[in-house]
Amino acid sequence: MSDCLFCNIVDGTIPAEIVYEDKQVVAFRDLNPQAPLHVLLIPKKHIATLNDLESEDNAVMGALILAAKKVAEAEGVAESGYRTVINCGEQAGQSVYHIHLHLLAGRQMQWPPG
Ligand code: DGP
Repeated sequence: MSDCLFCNIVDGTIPAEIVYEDKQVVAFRDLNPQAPLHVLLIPKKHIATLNDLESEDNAVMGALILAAKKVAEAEGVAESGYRTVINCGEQAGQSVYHIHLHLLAGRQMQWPPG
């Protein structure tokens, strides 16, 4: 989708610091990091929110989680721990309507989240 910020990162028209890419997934550093490590992982396919997932998206969402594991290992936080978050909709604080998984690490996380 040409008017989607994250689709534009996928196709390279908007620059981002990409840390991982495979056939289905791109991962890049968040512009406004909330932890020493803050990476966003997105499917290359445009899917607006978790509510828009279809059964055919099973594989790409699996790939997204596996990619998070690989990024955590590559960034050296797999053992110390990391948090993954997918915000869905307004009350969850979703601001970009292309599914993205936040991978946050490098500090002690709190629970419950704010
Ligand atoms: P969310 O609030 O869950 O929709 O998260 C959107 C995230 O996207 C937020 O942490 C900031 C990040 N972000 C917004 N615009 C850009 C951008 O142009 N580049 C990058 N790298 N990150 C962005």
